[in-house]
Amino acid sequence: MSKTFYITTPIYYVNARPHIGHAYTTIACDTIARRQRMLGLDTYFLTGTDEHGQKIERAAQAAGKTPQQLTDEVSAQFRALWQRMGLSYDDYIRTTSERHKLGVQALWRRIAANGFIYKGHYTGQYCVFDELYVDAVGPGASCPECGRPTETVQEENYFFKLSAFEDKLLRLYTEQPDFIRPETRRNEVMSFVRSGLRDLSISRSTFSWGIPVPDDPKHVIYVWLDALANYITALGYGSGDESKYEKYWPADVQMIGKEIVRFHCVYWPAFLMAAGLPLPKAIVAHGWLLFEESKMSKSRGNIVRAETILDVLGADALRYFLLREIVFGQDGSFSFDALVQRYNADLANGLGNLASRTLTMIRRYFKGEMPYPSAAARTAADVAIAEAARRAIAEFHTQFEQYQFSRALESAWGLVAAVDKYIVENEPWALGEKGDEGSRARLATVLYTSAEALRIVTALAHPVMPEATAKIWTQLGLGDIKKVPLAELKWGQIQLGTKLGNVEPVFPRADKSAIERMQNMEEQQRGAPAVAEEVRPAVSAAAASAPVVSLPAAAPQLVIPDSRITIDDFAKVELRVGQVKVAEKVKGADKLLRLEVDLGTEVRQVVAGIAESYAPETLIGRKVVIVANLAPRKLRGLESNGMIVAASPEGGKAVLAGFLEDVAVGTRLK
Ligand code: ME8
Repeated sequence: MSKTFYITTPIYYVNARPHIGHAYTTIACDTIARRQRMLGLDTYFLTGTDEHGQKIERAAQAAGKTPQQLTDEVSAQFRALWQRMGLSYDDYIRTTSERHKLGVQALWRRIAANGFIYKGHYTGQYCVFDELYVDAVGPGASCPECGRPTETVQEENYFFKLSAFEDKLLRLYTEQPDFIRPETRRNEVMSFVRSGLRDLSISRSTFSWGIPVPDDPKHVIYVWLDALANYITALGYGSGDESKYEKYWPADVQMIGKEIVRFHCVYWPAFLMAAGLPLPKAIVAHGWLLFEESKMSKSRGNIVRAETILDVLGADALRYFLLREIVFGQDGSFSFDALVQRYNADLANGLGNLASRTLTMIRRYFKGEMPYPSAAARTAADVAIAEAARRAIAEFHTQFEQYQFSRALESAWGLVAAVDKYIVENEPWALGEKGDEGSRARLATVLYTSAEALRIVTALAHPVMPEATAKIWTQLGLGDIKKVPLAELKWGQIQLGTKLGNVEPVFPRADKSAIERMQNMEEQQRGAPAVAEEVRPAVSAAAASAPVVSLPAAAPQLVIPDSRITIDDFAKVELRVGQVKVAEKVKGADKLLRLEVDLGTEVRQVVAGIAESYAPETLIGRKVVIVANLAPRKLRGLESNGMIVAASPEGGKAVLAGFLEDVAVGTRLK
């Protein structure tokens, strides 16, 4: 039986559509999975979507959908994108699926049976955005992770005895230093655990969008316990058929972004220890993709969609760029300029050019058959290329295994550069014109050497750029690249006399308009949010690279977007807290309500387009935000003196802005 390899991505929240931040993790895992398959391992690659919890329930409300509708829709968007990108996952887990539910409940029962769950009362702060219990005091205290106001939760909950695992966890990190990668994250986690662990509330009872607690369905299971369990429920844990679980668990690599390190490196191993189940071998955390200087994120509205890049340059360009440009583990900036520059330099002019000129010359001078190198015509330059290739193979493997994708690719592309130089210096085109026997023998050797180097770079790069390398492989006449036994790759394996396939350009050069096209496509999308969401304070690049598990996190700083206004401009808008006293439908207007709103000093008549979202009687007494200094205007003959502030999701219903804490009528917002 061959050795197994199990790799997972985080399961992504379905509160908004995917962007290239999600693609980044998924591409990295796909690349590793493809390489492991080429190395002959029985590989299992899992991804999926995280569909429960308060965050999703609220996103659905804001979009005017049921949670089920929203999760079905967004989960389908993720799958459609991954399929379009040709990602080679073996399974896609949805946390709303029956198989997952059964597995989570089985895990709960097992942890409970081992005595690590008890009932208690929780009173404290909760951040819905991060689905995180926060050690902060006081209503409205900011979440140390994201800076948003937290909400006070006061509930009867089930608790997990996390405190019982402090020593065991520290022992794990010490005895298995590779459990958390990279080292910086390991250090953060260790100091977090050393500072003391408190028991964790693992159920909620004030909303219902989740998996019921076994034998106590008033409670739903805390979304992170639910979500983390996906890594085993997808393998059939708790389903009755655990053959896949037996075969693949524990995972070899669990890849995540650095902001969810605590959940994966503290909670997850503690849950597994409590259940008496084996722990994953490694949690590997990468950095953030930044765009316009801050973390690319749906809530910040600074996302880049993968679709745009696929349309203009293709999936391989995106894959290569992300893995080559960003030092894995660190934050890295994305820009369309850098993408196109990298594409042209390394792919169009680099690998693409090497392939097309080598193969075109073999066609022209050897009728498309791989030429035989002649020992007599061999020079030191040929030997140097063979040596460079051997080095590139060795370095590529070492660096790749250390998750140094960028350096691994740099090593392989070092070979591309060396062969380019070799071709220029050996002038095969001049040899081809000569026709004497010596020149012909030399030409055969030069083209053989170039083709062999091309073959090696292509095989190494296959996991990174599956589509383009498969094309080059076919052009080389070598069949199915997926079947190449990568562990045996070495110089001198090309079959002499092989007939080349049709030679076609693989990476057409991108001109400047490609950048503009992509920018325009994204610009158009920006105006159209897929799913309404609260706005998260923008975090600067400096704050973005701050440690993520130590508390308190670096204070978020505001980043000024392009369509900026000054503070004075903002001060011109008088926003005040009002309270609705009267609300009624406006005759003959389906969308309008007539409201009388108390501003503390006066009662205003306001006509608002919210009749489709709110029944008038539900608004009486509600505190709202009013633009108080708006010039009056007439709607359906009624004077409207001000405007009520609401979120207006595309295609969804308006949601009124409000307050979590009590605030006096008339208070100014600034
Ligand atoms: O956290 N840069 O889901 P999520 C790099 N459901 N990676 C990024 C990124 C960026 N700007 N933005 C997103 C969740 N990612 C939970 C996970 S797992 C049991 C539950 C990637 O939709 C990165 O992998 O917020 C990050 O950890 C993940 O998407 C967060 O996705």
